[in-house]
Amino acid sequence: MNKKQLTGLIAATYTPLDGQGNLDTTIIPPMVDHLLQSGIAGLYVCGSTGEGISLTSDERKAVAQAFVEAARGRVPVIVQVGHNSLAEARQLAAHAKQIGADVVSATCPSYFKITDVGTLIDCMAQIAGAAADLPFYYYHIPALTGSTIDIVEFLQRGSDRIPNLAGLKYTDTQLHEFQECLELDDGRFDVVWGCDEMLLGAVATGARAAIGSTYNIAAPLYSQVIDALQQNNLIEARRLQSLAVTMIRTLKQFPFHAAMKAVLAMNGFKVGGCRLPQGRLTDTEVTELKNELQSIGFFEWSQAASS
Ligand code: MN9
Repeated sequence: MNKKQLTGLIAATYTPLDGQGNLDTTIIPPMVDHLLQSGIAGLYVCGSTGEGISLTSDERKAVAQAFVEAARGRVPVIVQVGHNSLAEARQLAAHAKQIGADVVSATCPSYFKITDVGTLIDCMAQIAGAAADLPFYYYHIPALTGSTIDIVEFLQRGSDRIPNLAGLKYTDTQLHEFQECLELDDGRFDVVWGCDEMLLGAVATGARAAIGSTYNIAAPLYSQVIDALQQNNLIEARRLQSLAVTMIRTLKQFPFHAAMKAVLAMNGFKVGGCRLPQGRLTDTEVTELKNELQSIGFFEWSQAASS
């Protein structure tokens, strides 16, 4: 198994849909080139952002393949394969391996809630075992899965049953718990931060990599947050992170991922709306969003933050 750690800003990619809501993989290659030019160091495919859960398994395979091909080995591609059916999740994991993905990640089944660590380990062992020679990252996102297990205990006990357990996509906001996960057993696990609004706090706490949706539209800004912190310029790092917080607040006045897709379209990448239940913004809402983003200076500082 490749033990290399993930580093830098990893885009949780959007899944392009056409006007009828069908998959349209044709714009994935230019989108990936653009992301890489903006400083993105990895791609996380078919997660919450990519609406993996709203796609059929065939669509998920097609999306994963399109991103692996578009990346051409330049950055790691992580494929999210979580499903309420573990059998489907296993097939998606095996497919990810077969097409040359670098990493497999999965959320837990969530219709029936998981309330104990042992059951979570049982579920993840099945999925990870279907791509046993790829690193596996459990996608911890309790706000969406509703599974409130002790994630530190999961890591402590998980490796025995999941030999390829490399770490977590940690999408929660408990920095102290994130720190415990990072420091467990002398830093044996790769724990990747998943809340863009708190990137500064996470990097200060030790994050080496972060996966998020807003890195699709503002990677240069976030790179400057990290640079400022590394140069011990905390005031500047805070100022830049605060712009990201404002941006996300603006986007969250609308259905968030539909609004993000509208911003991608403003930037020239027509990724369509979201599948139901998320839906799409009306034309009026798109205009409103664009005006608000303009008024906060988003189109300037998202690409190159001003001083
Ligand atoms: O996976 C994303 N989480 C969800 C990461 O989509 C639920 C984040 O990147 C958030 O979209 C971001 C904005 O709240 O932090």
